Amino acid sequence: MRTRLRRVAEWVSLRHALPALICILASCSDSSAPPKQAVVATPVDPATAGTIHVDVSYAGAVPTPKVFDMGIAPQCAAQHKEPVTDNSLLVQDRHLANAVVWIKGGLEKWVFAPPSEPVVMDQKGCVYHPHVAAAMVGQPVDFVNSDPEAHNVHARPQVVTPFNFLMSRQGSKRTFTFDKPEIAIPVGCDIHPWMSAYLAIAPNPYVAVTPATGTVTLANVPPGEYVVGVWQEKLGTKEQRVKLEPRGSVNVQFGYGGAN
Ligand SMILES: [Cu+2]
Repeated sequence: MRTRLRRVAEWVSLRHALPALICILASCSDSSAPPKQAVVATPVDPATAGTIHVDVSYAGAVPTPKVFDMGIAPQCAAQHKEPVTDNSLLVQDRHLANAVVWIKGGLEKWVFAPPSEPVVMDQKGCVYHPHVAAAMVGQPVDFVNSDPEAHNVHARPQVVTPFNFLMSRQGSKRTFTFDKPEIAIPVGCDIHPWMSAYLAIAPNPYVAVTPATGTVTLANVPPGEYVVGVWQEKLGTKEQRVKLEPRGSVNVQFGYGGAN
């Protein structure tokens, strides 16, 4: 009897320790972790800061997107009036959406406080919203389940250790922060195999995901010489060097599929 009670106590103890253990393994932390010391940021002088405008285009043939069969999840299928299609290559009039743009090099000596506003990745209608999300190292990332269906968040990164957790309750939320950059972490759900998303963790706040226009603006950038990167899940990474003068503005064009 005493042995059995001890086993139960050990299980309860392990069950409470598991979330923290998963986070340690994943180079991330959840919202229950003790607050870290405040970051002393290198100030950006707004009088000299400039902007980097980035345009991302695609000139290749775009295959007809695959239609997903959501028959195993009728409660999710009922949330969609139109068929749900593969959005891994979204192009409109050559403008490429869902590409991550960030300052990849040149800011290594700078220290930036991460934004306190969380980046939200929702699971709704058995689809991730957004398909590609971007945050800074240290910025909260909220995984939310808005569905009456259970989902698991199964990440397969290459820098941080893979992590995987279940979200069975509708309305549940789990907050993570990441202490290393990685562009970009694939995320999927093993219950609904069509569910796919990417989470980009940038080393600085100058990161954005292209909307349908394919253009983003990185604002309040200190003058300097930088490597600007772009990443897209099907097309890979490209980069360009830019020089930003004080109060300057530079335009960067990235082209995939023969564009530019
Ligand atoms: Cu799912």
